[in-house]
Amino acid sequence: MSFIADEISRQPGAWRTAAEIAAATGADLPQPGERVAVVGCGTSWFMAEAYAALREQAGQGETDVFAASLFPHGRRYDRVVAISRSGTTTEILDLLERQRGRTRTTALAASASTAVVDYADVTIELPFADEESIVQTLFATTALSVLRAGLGHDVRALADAAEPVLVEALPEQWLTVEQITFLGRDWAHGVAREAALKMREATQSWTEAYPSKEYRHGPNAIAAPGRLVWHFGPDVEGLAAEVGPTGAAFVNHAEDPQVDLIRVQRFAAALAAIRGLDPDRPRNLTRSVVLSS
Ligand code: F1P
Repeated sequence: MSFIADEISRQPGAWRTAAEIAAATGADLPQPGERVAVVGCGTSWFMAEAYAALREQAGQGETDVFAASLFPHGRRYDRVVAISRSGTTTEILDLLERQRGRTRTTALAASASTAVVDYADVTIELPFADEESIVQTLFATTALSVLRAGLGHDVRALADAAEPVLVEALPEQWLTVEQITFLGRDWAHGVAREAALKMREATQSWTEAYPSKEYRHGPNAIAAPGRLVWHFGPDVEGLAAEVGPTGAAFVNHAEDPQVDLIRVQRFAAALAAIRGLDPDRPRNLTRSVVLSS
């Protein structure tokens, strides 16, 4: 069994633990009314995007999201939340260093002994969600679960909903797919971007991701037989009827987008195996991007 397959399957248990951690560390999470920026790189950036949209939608305060390398240091925030599995990503450490003494900072990281602990005011450590695979699955959704639990979401119910998704059969037609476009509204756009990255990292696939309503503004030009359009969350835009005649398959599940993401993770692991790729050690990727200057 690959590491990624094991890590994908451990998500429900880790999400339940995440709910306990959120309850125990409540004050270290963003408080209602705070002006917050959430940052990350790669997968962690997309989890940051999902959380930022959910927090603002919940009326808990303005919540911006930035790739760590694009953080606008001239702006004032009450708190910066940095997500980083490794806790060693250069852009994250540089950002926290520059914010030291100016802004309260909370990091979420997988290891208790990692550099970010010395850079953030508080680090919420999630060692039970650390991973061997370079491609993130378990840590990403567990960090998001901690943050969602902090917003009052029922993360245990999400874990229950995830269990059957871990064992359902993947449709055969997915395994010969040529291209996939992932779509989502609001916070599900962050999940769509993560899904697209997952397929690129693990399977070297051509994938794209857009907000649902952007789909008609050009991305629909590539819809064709043998391709997929995957919509996270309810298809309130009625896109299924528009995709149908193009010959592309439209995929849409009823579950919460975080739960539906597990299907994409399993799809990525299965497609990697078919293509003779190692999803634990993908071409060109490293566990953490550590820059020398
Ligand atoms: C973030 C990240 C991963 C990516 C690659 C390099 O790392 O960009 O999302 O898949 O492995 O690192 P981190 O800051 O969350 O450790």
